Amino acid sequence: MPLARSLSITSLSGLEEWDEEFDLEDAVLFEIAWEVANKVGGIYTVIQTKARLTAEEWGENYFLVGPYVESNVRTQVELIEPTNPALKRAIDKMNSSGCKYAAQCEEPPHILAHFHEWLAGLGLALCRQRQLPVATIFTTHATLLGRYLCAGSVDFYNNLADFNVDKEAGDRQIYHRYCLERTAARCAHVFTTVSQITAVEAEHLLKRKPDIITPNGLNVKKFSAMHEFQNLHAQSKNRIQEFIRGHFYGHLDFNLDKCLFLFIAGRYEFSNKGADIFLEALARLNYLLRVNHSDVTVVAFFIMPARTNNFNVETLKGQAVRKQLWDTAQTVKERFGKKLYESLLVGQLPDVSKMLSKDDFTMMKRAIFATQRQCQPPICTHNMLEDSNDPILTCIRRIGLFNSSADRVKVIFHPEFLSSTSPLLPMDYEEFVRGCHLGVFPSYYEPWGYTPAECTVMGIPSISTNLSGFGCFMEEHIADPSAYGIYILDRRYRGVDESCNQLTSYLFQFCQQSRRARIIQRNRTERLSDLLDWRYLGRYYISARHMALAKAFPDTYFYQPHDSDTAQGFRYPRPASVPPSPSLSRHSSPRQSEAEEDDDRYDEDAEAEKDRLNIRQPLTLPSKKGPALPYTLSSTSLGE
Ligand code: G6P
Ligand code: 1S3
Repeated sequence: MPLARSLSITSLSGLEEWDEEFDLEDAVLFEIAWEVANKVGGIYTVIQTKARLTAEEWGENYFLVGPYVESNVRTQVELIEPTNPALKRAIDKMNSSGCKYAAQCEEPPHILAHFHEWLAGLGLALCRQRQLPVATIFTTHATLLGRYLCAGSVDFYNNLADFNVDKEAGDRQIYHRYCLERTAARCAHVFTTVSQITAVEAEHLLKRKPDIITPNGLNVKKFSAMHEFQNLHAQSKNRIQEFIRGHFYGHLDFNLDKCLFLFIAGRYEFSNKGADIFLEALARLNYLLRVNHSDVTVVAFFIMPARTNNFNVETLKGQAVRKQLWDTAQTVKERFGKKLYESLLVGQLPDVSKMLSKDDFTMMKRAIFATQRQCQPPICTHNMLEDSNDPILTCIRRIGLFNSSADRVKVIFHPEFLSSTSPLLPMDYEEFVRGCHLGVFPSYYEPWGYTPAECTVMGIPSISTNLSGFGCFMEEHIADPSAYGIYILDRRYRGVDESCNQLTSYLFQFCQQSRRARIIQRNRTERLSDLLDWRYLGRYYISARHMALAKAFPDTYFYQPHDSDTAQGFRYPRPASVPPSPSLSRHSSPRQSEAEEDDDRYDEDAEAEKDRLNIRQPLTLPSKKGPALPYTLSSTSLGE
């Protein structure tokens, strides 16, 4: 007999505790999505990172259902026999006669099926149409029509209430998919989405207000040593610097120690993900850095997969040239060391003029000769299949950021996701993010936005927008987000040009920070991690599941709606320690020399402790059972 399960979500850095008892005896949870063990985009991350917490609550009665992709099964799935007899029978039956419904066992468990996105929505609609005894949840991570409308030239957010949705879907030839999405949203016992902004969108475009908002979390890695993540930043940055040495060979006329690495990454939706205004802002930043004679160089990476046919020769050559220089230096160093050693062995100081032989000089000259280059360092690392009409390359041609010596802003477009086995930049995404200084995600359409969230838990500052779920969530929960390295661009109430100016000003301010200010800011950013941990955010998924069970099986389950009076929730206060902005910190402390400003040896622990204490105090809410559900919008109809 399975035991009743309960889940206790404990306090994280002062965030309120949550303790819920819900009898899940004899219930089984299926979570169905196209991205189960099949990485396409952010939904894969949701499911993969959430699995651990869900398995803690549901144990062996938790099943993920996704497409069977042989290569993924081989690398990501461990094949096992189900222990639950009812499920075993169902699976055997399905295996022998195709995917037909087979739960004709004597004591069927209560089934809860959670469908993600329109692709899985058909299963939900069929469950309801065939009146199967299944509690259903539908989570949408975006709306199809919203994504399409935003990618066009529509003023989306000001016209949300006025779209003729059927016509718009038809005009864009997505009518069937849109119908599936709308049906799933309508039929589900519980409908959820990932942010408040997408909830409003769903209400207008799918005609149902979500019951609960289920923000996306992450598994936060905790290090025993507090500054371990700072060390990781330094290590990963060194590896990016190595890549830069190769990429810019022959043009390394800038100081790598004063070089800042910015990046944008994600699905290649040029304007929805804000690559358009990022490029425009980089052009303006380039101008500002040049006229202000700044010694800072910015390298902006665009990591967005596009159609290519492999790395280009010039880019590969860059890394080969760098490697050759390194090998040459090692060979000469070894020979030099040997001679030095032999001289010391016989008790003599070496004759420095004889330490390098003619061969050594020839080898070094050859290596230097190989670094001569007639062309500029490439913008794109790959051969693009649609080079002439690629939106990023077309924009770069227009704004003229060609990696010339005079440019203080350099651009590298890597149209493929990163991999630790790449011959060019052998780093996985996490390592790369850790080595960068700032993630820039100025999206126009972004229901949640995992990229800035991932930056945050790694202690890397980021720019997002008030049109992204993440940006709005952070704005709601942090009194002074930019002090924590969370810059939120206003794309809601400003025109494109104004937003672009604001972005330029954020970037320019960031470039003016000293190393010390950057270190302080990274510490603060990392301190927000708990807010994005599934151990905290998982509660909304749990509530959605309990609500669905209670709606579908009212005789067995009872769901007590949680007190939504606490809708304002908590707010991280402004950090107690010195603000990171250079202008402000200079006013509050005696003027330091540049060398002192760049010195990272200061009492970080004391500063961190001061902020931590400041965060703890006001966050603890009056004790209560049950989650503060700032995200419960309404108890809408069951959708039957
Ligand atoms: C980390 C390391 C420091 C290093 C610094 C570089 O904090 O612990 O040793 O100096 O990163 O910071 P930056 O922002 O210049 O990459
Ligand atoms: C969607 O993926 P996208 O990049 O197409 O789902 C993600 C996971 O919920 C979300 O973070 C993102 O904003 C959506 O847009």
